[in-house]
Amino acid sequence: MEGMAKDKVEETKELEWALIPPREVSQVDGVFLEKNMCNNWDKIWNFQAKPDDLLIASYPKAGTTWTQEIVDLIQNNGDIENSRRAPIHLRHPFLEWVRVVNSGIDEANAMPSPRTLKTHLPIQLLPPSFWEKKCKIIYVARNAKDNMVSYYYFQTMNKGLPDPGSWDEYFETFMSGKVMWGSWFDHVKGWWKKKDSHPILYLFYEEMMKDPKREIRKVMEFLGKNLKEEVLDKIVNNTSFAVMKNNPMTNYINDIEMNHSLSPFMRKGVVGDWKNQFTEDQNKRFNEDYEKHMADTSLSFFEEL
Ligand code: PPS
Repeated sequence: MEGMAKDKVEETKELEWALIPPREVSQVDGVFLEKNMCNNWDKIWNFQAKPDDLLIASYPKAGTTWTQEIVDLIQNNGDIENSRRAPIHLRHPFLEWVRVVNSGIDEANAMPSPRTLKTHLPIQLLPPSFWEKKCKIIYVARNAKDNMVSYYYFQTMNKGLPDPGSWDEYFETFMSGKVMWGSWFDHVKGWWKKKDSHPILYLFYEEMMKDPKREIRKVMEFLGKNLKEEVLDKIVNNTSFAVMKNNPMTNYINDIEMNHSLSPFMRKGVVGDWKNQFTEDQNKRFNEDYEKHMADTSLSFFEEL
């Protein structure tokens, strides 16, 4: 596309996006996943993790990419150039991702150690070798309301996911857990419980917003690194929403399945955006359901800062 005018490039991208057929959905143990993933389930489930693998796990739209970039910069001692060596999805294979030509498992198997991998799988679907090899895991969680809003907009722009329908329809779908990677409630609670018996650093998007340096330091310590204050400051700056939004290696701008003109991948990056989306009724219903779902856990979230 070299030499093509910018608006022509955009037009071509739009056309290509329109031609991608929507991905089919199926289930593994009652959890909705792409049919591609379900058809490859044996290969995913039997993935062989190595003891020095690091896994970044999350419910979709909880702050995965942000955490990935922080981890990568810490591993590279704050070397910005090095972290811009490749788009984030190539630096960290997405375990359960499957396409015709390649898959997250193939990418992971081809990668030299030490590897950093990404997953959105709920706890019960994580390949058992991660537990057997006692791999370090960083889990990031985000309050359900903002997570839902972010997921809704992501489903409007990403052909890899089902069309979310209207906001009102999506609200019901999300509450019933009939979304890809399953129920938010089961996901965050399952991983929270597991951290008592496995090396899991459980992060919160809201805490990362409130005090990014403190949270980045936690990650650094979990990874067994010791970086100088000025390096930490550099990492804070380079993982801000504004910098990552303009960084082609973190903003998925060249991902063919994502139509950023419908909603950008780096959309708003705030806490409390749900207030612009939820109706009063939805908020009331949500709060009632939330109480019931979260009655059996010590896990709690901030919905605003
Ligand atoms: S994915 O597709 O599941 O990997 O998406 P994920 O990266 O988990 O989540 C995307 C949301 O995270 C926001 N984001 C950030 N917020 C604050 N600071 C930084 N640096 C940052 N990077 C990504 C991104 O904007 C999405 O949230 P919304 O609310 O949609 O803006």
